[in-house]
Amino acid sequence: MGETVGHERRVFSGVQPTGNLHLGNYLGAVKRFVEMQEQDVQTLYCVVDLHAITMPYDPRALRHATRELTAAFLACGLDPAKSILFNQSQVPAHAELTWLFNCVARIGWLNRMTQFKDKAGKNREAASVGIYAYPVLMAADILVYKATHVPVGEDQKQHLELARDIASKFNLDFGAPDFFPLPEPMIEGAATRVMSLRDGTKKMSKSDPSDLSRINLTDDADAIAQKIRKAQTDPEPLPSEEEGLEGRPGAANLVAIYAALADMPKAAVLAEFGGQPFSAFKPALAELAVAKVAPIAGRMREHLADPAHIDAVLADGAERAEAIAAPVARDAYEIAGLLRTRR
Ligand code: AQP
Repeated sequence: MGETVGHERRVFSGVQPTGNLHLGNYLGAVKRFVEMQEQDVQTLYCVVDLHAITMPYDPRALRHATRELTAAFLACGLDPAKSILFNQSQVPAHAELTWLFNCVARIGWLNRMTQFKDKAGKNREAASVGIYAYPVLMAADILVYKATHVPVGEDQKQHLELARDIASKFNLDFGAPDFFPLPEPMIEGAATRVMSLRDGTKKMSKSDPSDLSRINLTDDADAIAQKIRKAQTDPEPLPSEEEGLEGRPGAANLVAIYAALADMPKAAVLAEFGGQPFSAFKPALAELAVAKVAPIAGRMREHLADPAHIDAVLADGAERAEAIAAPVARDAYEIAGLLRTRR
């Protein structure tokens, strides 16, 4: 992990409580959160419920989804004794800094965000202001902790670049060089972009109408095995070298998933399975995926059976997060010239 000049190393990342947490979220994000937690660096992981309300949603379902995602964090191995785990809406400094950043970010920057274009679809006029300003809130999430490193999937690269632009413009405009660090995206590992099992050219996604397109972290062993059996591939055997995966998105996706689950390089997977047909590779992948993913669902159920414990984890995490975030937001308001007279 590189150093960000003048700033203590600190890791922050978030996941939306929008249900259907899938293998892409796990391999691209949560599994790596757990790895970072074991290193000598402070880690904060956030259930970003303020992001979840930028698209149409059911308020009654949101509270459950927030607890469910926290249960998934715990089930995947995040430990409240090692990481600060909390939900965003309980730490008001995120929203406070967002307003300042709304006045720093430029409309032209937001107009270039591809996720907004994808999510708003053709009827852009009817999209919420929140979904348009989503990346500004994300910048505030990160910078309110002066986080230096952000483990995310590939789809968040553009938003991280925007966070860096906002941090540098704030520092420059207000003559506060180095107040905010320029956060570095950590987009690493074999599966930074897990693709749909039904279409290897599309990202595995929570909102895909086909449940067969994704492995949910709540899937049981049968469902996982069935989805891998039905995964889209091609008639050729697996190649022995990575170049042989070019133009074969379905095959490339399954190899990347295997490599990430087994913590081995893709080249090693191909050295083992090159020349074999999918009828041999898919059962091996299914066995590995069941071994790694199916126990998560069981542990999630155990955590969800004790919502009071989940709430206590989030309450404690929010207090610890607030202790870092509130002074940063206060300093940023002062730097921006806003009069603070209350103690
Ligand atoms: N397919 C993916 N491969 C690798 N990483 C992924 N992430 C999401 N999809 C993949 C990473 O998961 C983290 C949390 O993402 P989020 O909560 O913001 O969810 P999302 O990106 O909205 O998830 P989806 O599935 O993409 O939802 P929809 O369908 O609503 O668009 C992030 O680090 C993200 O990069």
